Amino acid sequence: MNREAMIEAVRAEMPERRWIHTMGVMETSIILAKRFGEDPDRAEQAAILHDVAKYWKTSRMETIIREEGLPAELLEFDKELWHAPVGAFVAEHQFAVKDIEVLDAIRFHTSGRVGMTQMDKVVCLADYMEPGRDFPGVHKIRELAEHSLEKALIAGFDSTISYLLEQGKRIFPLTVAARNDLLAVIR
Ligand code: DGI
Ligand code: FE
Ligand code: FE
Ligand code: FE
Repeated sequence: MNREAMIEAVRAEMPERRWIHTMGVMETSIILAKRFGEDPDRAEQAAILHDVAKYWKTSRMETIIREEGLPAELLEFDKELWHAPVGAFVAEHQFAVKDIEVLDAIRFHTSGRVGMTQMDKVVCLADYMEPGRDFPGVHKIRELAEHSLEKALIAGFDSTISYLLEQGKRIFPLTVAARNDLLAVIR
């Protein structure tokens, strides 16, 4: 599928405000890819698709997770996490994306993972700091991103983890492992 067709198909899956967010992630992924030596075109493709399943009904995501062998452990944690691996599945099977780095960047854009690739980091960080984002600490994340992909991403995970603690929610272990792994990388 070409870029324009992909954009139109993804746009049709979401409300206008989420499409505006997606365009912000596209633009920011390109900037970060250029800054940190990743392929901007492939980073943009991951960005276009990263939230494609965000507005799927819970039951539809649950069916994919159960029937397509995605990690069943996800079902025990916040439903907000599900759209990332389901999005990677949709990218592969409905959008015929074959690039494993693009698929993994979509799959891990919410949680991160241990051993994040440069592509994973670019897309996950772009999701945190695109121009439409406004949450406590986002300015600091943008500042850190001028020089360090890893330091900025750690600050992003810190903000998510703090938010989950405040809300009394469970924390997906992969998010904690991703943050610990990044701390090991920068020391
Ligand atoms: O899809 P977006 O809103 O653009 O951003 P995202 O894919 O990073 O999703 C963030 C949401 O996921 C946010 O509301 C927090 C929620 N969430 C719930 N449990 C966890 C979690 N995020 C992470 N990283 N880890 C969790 O355990
Ligand atoms: Fe997302
Ligand atoms: Fe995110
Ligand atoms: Fe997003």
